[in-house]
Formats: sequence, C-alpha cells, structure tokens
Amino acid sequence: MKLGFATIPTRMSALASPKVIAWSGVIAHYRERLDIAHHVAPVTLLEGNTPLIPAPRLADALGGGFELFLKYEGLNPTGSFKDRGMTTAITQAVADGARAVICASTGNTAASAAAYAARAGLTCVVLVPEGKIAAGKLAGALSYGAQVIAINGNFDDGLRMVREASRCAPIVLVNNINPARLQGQKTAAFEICDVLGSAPDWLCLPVGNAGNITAYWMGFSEYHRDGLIAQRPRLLGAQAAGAAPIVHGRVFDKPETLATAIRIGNPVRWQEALAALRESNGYITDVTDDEILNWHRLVARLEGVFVEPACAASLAAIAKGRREGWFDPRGQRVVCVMTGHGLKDPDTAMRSFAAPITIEPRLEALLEAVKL
Ligand code: AN7
Repeated sequence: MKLGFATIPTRMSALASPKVIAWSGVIAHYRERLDIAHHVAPVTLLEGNTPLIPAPRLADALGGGFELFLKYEGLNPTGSFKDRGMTTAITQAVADGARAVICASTGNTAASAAAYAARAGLTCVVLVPEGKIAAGKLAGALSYGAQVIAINGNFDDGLRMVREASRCAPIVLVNNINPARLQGQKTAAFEICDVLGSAPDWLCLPVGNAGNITAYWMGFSEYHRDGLIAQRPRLLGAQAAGAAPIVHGRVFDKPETLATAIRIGNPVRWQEALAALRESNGYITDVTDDEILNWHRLVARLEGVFVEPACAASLAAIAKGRREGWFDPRGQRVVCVMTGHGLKDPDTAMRSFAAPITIEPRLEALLEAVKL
C-alpha cells in the first residue's frame, strides 16, 4: 500500500462518477455573488456546505405539525458560522495589503479570525471579556496563535476599543462592521435555498451583534431579486432575556446570560436587524437562561445535535411563540440556525448534569448500574 498525501481530485475525477464532490469553500462556490476583491487567492479552510438536518423529533417537542431543519453551522472548520464571514474578511484584508487584524469577541469571532489570520500569515489580536468566554473558543484562539487580550469589560467595551484602535493603528477590523464579513455570511442563506429548492417559511436564529440576521436577510433578498426563490422567509430572532437590547429597544449596559456568545448589549447591526425583521414581517423575542438550557439539552437528546447554548435560544423562541399564541408554524417549513458547536462550551453543558457514576470493573456492577 502506498502511503502519503492523496491529491484531491478537483475538476476531473479518476472515477467515472465521483462519489464525493470536492467542496472548495464559500468564496469559490458563490464567487460571482460576493462583493469582495477577487484578485487574490481566497484564504479558506473550505468552510460552508454545512448540513441541513431534518429534526422531526424536536419538531414534535415544539408542538408538532411543521417541518423543522437544523442548519448545523457548528460543523464549520473552527466550529461556528463565523468562518463564512472570516474567509471573506481575511481575503479582503490580504487584498488590501493588511499585515494585522483585530476584533472584539464573545469567543467565536476570535477563534475564527485567529484561524484565518494564521492561514494568511497575518498577525491577529483579539479582545475578549475576562472570564466570560467559553473554554473551546479561548483554546481555539490561543492555539491558532492569536494574541488574546482579556478585558475587564464586556463585548461592547471591547468593540469600542478595537474600532478606535483600527482607526489609529495599521490594523484591520474584522468584526461584522466590516462589510466583507456579511458578504461571506450571506452564503448560509444561499445554501439553505439551494438545498430546499426554495426559501423556508421561517428562519430562526440567535441574535447578538445582529450581523448574522442582517447577512441572512441580504442573502435571501439577493436570491429573491434574481428570481431564484419566489419569496423570502419570515425571520424569528432570539435574544437572551439578560441581553435583549433589540427586543426592548434600549441598550443593555450590563448584559448577562449563560449563553455567552450572545452576551451583547449594544449591537452594531441593530438598525439593519430591525429593517430585516420589519421587511420579513418577522418577530424578535427574548428567552430566559432556563429556557435556553432546556432546549440546549433537548436538541442533543432528541436529534443527536450538540450545539452551544446560544443556538438553543432560537428553539426556545419557537416554544415561547407557540405557548403565547403569536407563532404558528403549522404546515410550514422552519429552519433553525445552530450557529456554534456544543464542544465550544463543555462547561455549560456539563453543569446541567450529574457527574457520571463510577463502578468497579466487574460485570455484575455494570449490569446493576445500567438502566434498560
Ligand atoms: C454561536 O463571536 O459576537 O448576531 O464575538 O457566537 O451575528 O452577533 C458571536 C455571536 C450567535 C450571534 N450564535 O450572532 C462573537 C460574537 C453564536 C455566536 C451569535 C454569536 P450575531
């Protein structure tokens, strides 16, 4: 047997009918739809093309009578949807001659920026709120070689600082104020339509800095404008009760939630999110940490899909809407975006459960312990 690196067949396969289609990342796949510089090679980790998983058991737990899909964005290379926007932002930064990039982050943006910067050979600086970043995100950012700086403040403080820093130092901001980020992130909407053959009736997602809801709406709107989908979905946004500025129409100076990804009190894309919600005839609502934990558990138990807590906010929002009677998805197709992988935040996941029992290494002890 010959060992070594296989070359991946890209265009012509040696096989008559290739069993696996090579995927080359969101920039290559949606190139003509992305308004970024195209004269440099994409900085890519082959992000995107994430599965749209049918979730019938979870749909039943949410009251049933509708079709539910999970867009599992946790399967992107660094474990979150941020990779879609980072391939475009870092590629654009390289095209612009940048040597260094900076962002503030609740964690996922930091890990993603660090990975793509590493791939491009750029210096990367990330600001994270001290003690409020999930372990897997911090481990990622450090491993990819970013300079990680913790601040005694929250995401919003960090964002203010990096915006100012990028104005007075030669360092490019890669938070979602950067328009190249949205160009990449809108590809998730394209993928959903490409797979379903139409837009879903509803798209549900957690909302923090509101870049993702803005990007999805941009993606659906562009497909609609070009006649690829007959209509756009309605949007259902979810914020955590302790960090719900858009729901309440006021800045949260001290945002708090165990879903640290969306612990954001003053979203940058606030106005765009409001416009998208209005145009889509959608809703935005807030859900408690207990509701988030409940659905975080259920999506794993009922469907085998392990996500980080923020993702469960979208499911909790559906449950709340049905309970209160303002959300009725019967006969409709609903997509919930699972924005980040469960392994990002093992601590929150484990806090919900009792530690495993320990037994002696004997069969009788095992048979005694198992519950069938
Ligand atoms: C898993 O990483 O803001 O509304 O700095 O990590 O586009 O902000 C993360 C946000 C949802 C909210 N789900 O998206 C960051 C950061 C997960 C996230 C959101 C985030 P936006």
